[in-house]
Amino acid sequence: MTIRQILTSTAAAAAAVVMTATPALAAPSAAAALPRQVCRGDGFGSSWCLFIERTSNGEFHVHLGIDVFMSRSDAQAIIDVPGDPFSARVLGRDSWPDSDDNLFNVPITVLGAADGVGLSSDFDTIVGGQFLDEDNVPGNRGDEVFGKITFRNPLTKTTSTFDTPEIDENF
Ligand SMILES: [Ca+2]
Ligand SMILES: [Ca+2]
Repeated sequence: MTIRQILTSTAAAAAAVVMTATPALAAPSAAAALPRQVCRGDGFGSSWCLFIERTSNGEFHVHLGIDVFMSRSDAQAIIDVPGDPFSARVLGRDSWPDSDDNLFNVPITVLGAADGVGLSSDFDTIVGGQFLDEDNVPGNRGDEVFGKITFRNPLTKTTSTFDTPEIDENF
């Protein structure tokens, strides 16, 4: 087995400390709707997901995961190039104005290669609800958040982005 896992729990913990300001205030209905996972695939073996759950102290664990289908040897070759091939962030979907809100980055926690799967990565952080509260005006308090994973392939010098479906909540 040559699966390499890069654990950056200290980075995630540091981010959690920085991003925690006040306890999240959420409606009971919001609590009942989590945890929730939404996934998308390309139909050719690649898939990516966004998962959000409430933590015991009222914050939110935000997880993203992706499998990019390729041979195990190609995946290992990408892992062997210095630097992370993936980055991930969470955005708030907005129809007006046009641009989506960039809410926060989600640090990479796992990177691995496997037969029949390809190149896989996980991303994790813990944030207070205010970081997910992208809409909070009368008549529009519901939040539409999604994940965007960017894959920079150092072998082909190409960049791909993968948007997850939305999780709709009132954070
Ligand atoms: Ca929105
Ligand atoms: Ca809101």
